[in-house]
Amino acid sequence: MIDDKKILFSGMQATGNLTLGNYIGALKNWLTLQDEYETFYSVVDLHSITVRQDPAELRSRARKLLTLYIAAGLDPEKNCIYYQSHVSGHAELAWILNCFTYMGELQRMTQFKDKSAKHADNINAGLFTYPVLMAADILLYQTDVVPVGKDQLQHLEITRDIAQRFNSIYGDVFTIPEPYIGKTGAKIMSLQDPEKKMSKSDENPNASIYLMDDKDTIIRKFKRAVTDSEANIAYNDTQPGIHNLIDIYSACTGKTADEVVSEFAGRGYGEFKLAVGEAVADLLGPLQARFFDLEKDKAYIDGVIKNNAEKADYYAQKTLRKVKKKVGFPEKIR
Ligand code: ATP
Ligand code: LTN
Repeated sequence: MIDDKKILFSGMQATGNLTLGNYIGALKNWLTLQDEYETFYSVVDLHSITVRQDPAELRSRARKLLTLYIAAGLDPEKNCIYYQSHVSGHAELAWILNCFTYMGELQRMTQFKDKSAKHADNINAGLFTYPVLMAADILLYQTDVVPVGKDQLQHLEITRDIAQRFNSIYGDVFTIPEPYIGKTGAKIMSLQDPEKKMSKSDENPNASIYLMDDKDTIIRKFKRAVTDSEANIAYNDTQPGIHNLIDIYSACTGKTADEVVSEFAGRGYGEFKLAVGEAVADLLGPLQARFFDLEKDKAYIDGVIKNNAEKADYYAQKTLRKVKKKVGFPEKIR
């Protein structure tokens, strides 16, 4: 608890351009939680180098992502928005937790299996211990809740296991975190293959709506979205393309799936796709405008980066001091 509020931690990697899936599945939920919780939203750049990165590009994407957090509506006075690499406690705690994590546990992680298949030429130890760093991110702040997409639940489970293992040896050191999955739009699917999730690393640009796409591009991508030949706007699993468009439309407008179905009853797919495209463009337009304004205000963004790194470091050190003492490291002489 910080000031009687429960603690929330989440983070995103600055790899690739954020998609509508990232916005609906993650960022949008974050906005609704910022008043209720004491929040830490990190740009997890330490995680990014598990896959080879171009240095200049990583730096620029990380800054863009941090700016986007603010443009999306996270108030940096209320939310601790910072770079993971600016708080050394993440890497320190990750090392310690590595010594409380079993190879067998890490071998079971599906993300590791997927990513090592994808990057067969660079299966590095960091990719393997990625979940331990993620556990450190979360446990460092005595986090109560972690908003994540379904794909990250396995990592949250291992975080809880590591924390419980540590606590059972040393007493109550870590808070055991709970996942938080948003009610709507938990999984937005690819516009080109509605059986696959929309993902920023998809090679086909028409499969994803990027948060920085302009209105014409958005409308064109929805026009081309893969649907079916039923010619009936219904919300069921046999029409995954239409199902996905309904999910997107409801996430943008706040209407329920049933309301969307009755609104478009008897109307054609073309008309529906256009309405979805317009709803998405209306949602993203103001966000993009804020982003471009913020990006120009270098001093403001620099201030956010500095102040919030200090704040995060303060809480990180609190936990680290406790952990170091418990495991038996000698106290620093000041
Ligand atoms: P990559 O393609 O690089 O794996 P990604 O687009 O899947 O990236 P992540 O960086 O893994 O995105 O995820 C950031 C956050 O966005 C996570 O909380 C994740 O669950 C959420 N998220 C990603 N894609 C979707 C999606 N299609 N629908 C809903 N949530 C999503
Ligand atoms: N693994 C996550 C990103 C991430 C994260 C975290 C999310 C790193 N550390 C801590 C929540 C809490 C991903 O790839 N989406």
